[in-house]
Amino acid sequence: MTTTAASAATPAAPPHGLSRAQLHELYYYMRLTRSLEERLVNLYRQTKVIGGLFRSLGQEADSVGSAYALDRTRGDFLSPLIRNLGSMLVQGAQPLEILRQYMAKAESPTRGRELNIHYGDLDRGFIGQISHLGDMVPVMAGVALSFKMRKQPRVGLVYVGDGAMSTGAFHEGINFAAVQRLPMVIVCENNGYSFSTPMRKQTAVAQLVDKAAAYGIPGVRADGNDVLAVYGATKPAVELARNGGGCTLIELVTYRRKGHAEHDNQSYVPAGEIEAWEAKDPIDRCIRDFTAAGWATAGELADIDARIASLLDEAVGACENEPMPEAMSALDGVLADPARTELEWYRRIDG
Ligand SMILES: Cc1ncc(C[n+]2csc(CCOP(=O)(O)OP(=O)(O)O)c2C)c(N)n1
Repeated sequence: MTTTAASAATPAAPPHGLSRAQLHELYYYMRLTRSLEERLVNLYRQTKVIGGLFRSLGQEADSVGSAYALDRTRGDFLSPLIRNLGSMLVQGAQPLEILRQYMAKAESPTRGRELNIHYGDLDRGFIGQISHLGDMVPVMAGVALSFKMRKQPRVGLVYVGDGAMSTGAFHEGINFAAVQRLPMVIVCENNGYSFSTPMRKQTAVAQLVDKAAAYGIPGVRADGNDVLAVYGATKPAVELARNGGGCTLIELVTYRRKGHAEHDNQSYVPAGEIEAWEAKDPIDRCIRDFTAAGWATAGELADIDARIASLLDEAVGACENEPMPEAMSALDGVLADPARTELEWYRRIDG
C-alpha cells in the first residue's frame, strides 16, 4: 500500500470494495481481541482463569481479516482454534461469554464443563473445537458437504496451524474436500511454531501453501499481519467456494509472539526473533496504514479503543462476581442417562 501526504487529503477508495466503516470494524475487532486477551492475562495472574490461557498476540489480523470475508447473513460457518478468538468475535461471540468461559462460571456457554474458547454456537455459525489437531478439517468437510448436498450457497472456513497440517486427519479432510469440490476454505496460520517445534522441523516443504498442489486445489499465500492482505486473500476464495469452484488452501504468514500458552517461557526461541516480529505488529501496522491513507483519523481509532475499554470494564466487573457452577450439577448435560442415575445415587447418599 503506497500512501502520501497528498493522498491523506483526498483519500483513495479502500481496497477490495471495503467501505471506510468496514475498515473501522476490522480495526475494532482486532483491538477487541487484543484488549480482551490482555484482560484475561490479568485475570490469569490473579488465578481467576481456570486452566490455560492461549494468546493470539500478533495474529489478530489473520483471524479477523479471514473471518470478516465470510457472509454471516448467508449462514457461512467457521471453525476456530485456540488462537482464533478474533474470528469468533467477528462471528458474534460476546466478550462476557468469553470471560465466563475462561473463568468456568455457571453462566458460561458450557456451564463450566469446558474451558477457554472451546464452545460453539450453530446459530452464530461457529463450531466447538475438537482439541485433536487437524480433526476440524474433516468435520468442516462434512458441514460443507451438507451445504453442497442441500444446494445452499454457504461456505465453511476452517483454521489449522502449521503443526495441525502434519496430521492424518488434515490429509483426509483436505483430500475429501478437494475431490468433492466442497464449498470450503482452509486457512493455515503459519505462526512459526507448533508448541516448541519450529517450522523447519515440522515439514520439508518450503512453504505450507505448496501442499495445495498435491491435492489439486488452488493455494494462496498472504502476509498474515496485514489485515487487508488477509481479507484480500480470503474473500475471493470464499466467493470461489460459494460459486461451485471448490476448496482453497490459504497460508497466512505470521508469528506466535507468546508461548503455546501463558505457562510456556519460550526458552526455545532464538534471541531477537520475537522483537523482530514486534516491529511487524498487525495493529500498529493497521493504525499506520489507515491513518496515512486517510481511511481513519487517530481520533476515530482512539474512540474505538475507549469504547472497547468501557465494554470490557463492564464485562469483567459483571463476570468476576458471578458464581461457579453448583458441584452437584457437574454431570448434568455431560453424559447420558446412566450418569444421571449415578448422580441421583450420590444425591441420596449425600442426604
Ligand atoms: C493430534 C494432536 N497431537 C498433539 C496435540 C497437543 N497439541 C495441542 S496444540 C499443539 C500445537 C499446535 O500447533 P499448531 O497446529 O502449529 O498451532 P499453533 O498452536 O501454533 O496455533 C499440540 C502439539 C493435539 N492437541 N492433538
